[in-house]
Amino acid sequence: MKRQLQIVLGILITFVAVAIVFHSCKPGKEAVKSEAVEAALATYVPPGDLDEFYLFYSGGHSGNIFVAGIPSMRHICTIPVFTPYPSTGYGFDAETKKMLGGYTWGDAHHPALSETNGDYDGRWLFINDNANNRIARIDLKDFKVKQILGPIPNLSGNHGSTFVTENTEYVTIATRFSVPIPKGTYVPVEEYAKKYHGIVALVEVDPKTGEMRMDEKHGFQVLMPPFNFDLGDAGKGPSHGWVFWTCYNSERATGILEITASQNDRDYIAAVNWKKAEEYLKQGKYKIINGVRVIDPKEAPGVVYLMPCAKSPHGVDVSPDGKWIVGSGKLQSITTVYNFEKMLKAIENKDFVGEEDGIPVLRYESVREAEVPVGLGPLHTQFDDKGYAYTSLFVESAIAKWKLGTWEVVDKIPIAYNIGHLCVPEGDTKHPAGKYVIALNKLSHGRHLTVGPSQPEASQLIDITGEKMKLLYDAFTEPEPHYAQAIRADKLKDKVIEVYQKGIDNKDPNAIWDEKDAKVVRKGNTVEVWMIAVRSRFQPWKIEVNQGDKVIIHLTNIEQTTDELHGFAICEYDINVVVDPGETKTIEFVANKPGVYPFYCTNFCSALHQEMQGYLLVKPKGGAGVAQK
Ligand code: RUQ
Ligand code: CUA
Repeated sequence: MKRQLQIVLGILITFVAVAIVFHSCKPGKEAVKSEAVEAALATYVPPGDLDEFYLFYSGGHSGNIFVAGIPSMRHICTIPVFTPYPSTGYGFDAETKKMLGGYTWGDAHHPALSETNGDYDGRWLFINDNANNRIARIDLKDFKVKQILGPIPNLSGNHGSTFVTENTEYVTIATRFSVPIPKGTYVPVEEYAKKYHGIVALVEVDPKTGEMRMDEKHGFQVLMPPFNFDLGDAGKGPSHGWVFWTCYNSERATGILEITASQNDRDYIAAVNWKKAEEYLKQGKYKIINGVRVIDPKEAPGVVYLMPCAKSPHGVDVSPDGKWIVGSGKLQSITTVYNFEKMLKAIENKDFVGEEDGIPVLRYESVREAEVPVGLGPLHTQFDDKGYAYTSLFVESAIAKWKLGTWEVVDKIPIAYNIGHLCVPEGDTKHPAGKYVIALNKLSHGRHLTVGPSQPEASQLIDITGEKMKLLYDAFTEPEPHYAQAIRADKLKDKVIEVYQKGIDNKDPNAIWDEKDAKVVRKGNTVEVWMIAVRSRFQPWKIEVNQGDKVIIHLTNIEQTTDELHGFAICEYDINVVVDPGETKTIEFVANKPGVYPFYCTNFCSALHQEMQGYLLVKPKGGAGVAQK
């Protein structure tokens, strides 16, 4: 009986316990659900509504830039930069083909929005090509590349780029690899430590047109020791006039750098005083090497200083007020905050602990303000509008939030997985917008439907308005965003055009606007065509040439209606261009294949889009009547 009672009691207790557990579980689940609803609402942009920010992701070795909206994280478009892109016909017409210079790809890492007084002004977007030492400028008026500068002489691995100075006076560059200078010289790699050099450079930007220049009269380079330069940031406010770059391999080692370049306890941040450099340029204290001005710090004291930084540093970021320079050593668990004022004082007091090829090394203890215990593998730092900094932790897969001034870490959020860069809207300006931080992650496994071994890249949108960071959304892109910048959408609202207005935006001398001006003109072996595209025909619709003729087609889309694009593809001639409303593009090729080749419109433009076609007739060499096998 006693035994039975015990069993009944046991069952009862178990039941009550289960009920309690079950009861306390229920609100748990609901809380999770309501958190998800909250997150969903925070990122939801209802149909017809617009996002608050534009996000410009670098596309890495895709050579592109991806544009998304924040907070929806929806991909809006891709801007082809260093790579031909059939969707927009980029790299197929004469102008963009020439701009690409024969390269079929680039490695785009760091987009930089142009600035006026240290704030994004919505005029241009710059981006580097790490592989082929180039920089591109995109006009935000039409989201198209207007200039690709380079390969720039003497550079080798344009990674520490692009960062702009406060008024876009310069776009800055630092080389990742060191080579013998002048570039093109041969020196055995055994002489690396003595005869190889790094280069940091400032490309001059025309304040009106945005044109980038580096030649015997514009921009300049600084000869540096054979370190590996990594990332940079331009000073602002009090530190305007300076640029800061991290560098690793202060060992000047070659071979397996993983081992050989991790010997020293500290590497450096190079601080370059470009206003001082400008004085030397005026005095003619430079050498022309490969057609560009190069300053040797040995002969130009005061242009460069080195600040010791934790081993193998990666990111360096200047705070919105320009007072703090944050340098992160990726093999440490702290990030170092340098005090710009203290740096100036140390320079004044000649508080040096040594030199590297004539460049003074400042005493670490004299320039450092704080070491913030952020966590493992700090890479990059962004800032918000409330005096907080956010540092990405690669090894720890997290973001640390810490306070400027008190240097305490106040929050941490795990990331999935392995964060590289991070981006706060307007985050590189004097006035960050705050609100969100976007984590740009290196791996994405398990966060999406599987698509085989090649997985997309992942980024995560995080709310930073409260005390605690909150994960809102996972987004995916093609390979391979490194960095991103985001600008308030209203800054572009009145700047972006959707139609090239006849005679205003389209000043191409080969534009024609009326069907009666369409014509085919032969000059020797060159056939030049002035053609229009309009719903739903090409005029002329027939081009007759002889095999071997050079063909030049100037194609104008005479539409003045938004979103009315036409394409122009010639079958089997590898020609594919797209003309936006009011745009003119020139196509050049040699008609080396005889026969009859239809051309057609590739962009669905009207109910009669399929009818929009014509013929390229190529008479064979032996004469029109000769049948070809
Ligand atoms: S890098 S993950 Cu090319 Cu900007 Cu830091
Ligand atoms: Cu024009 Cu389809």
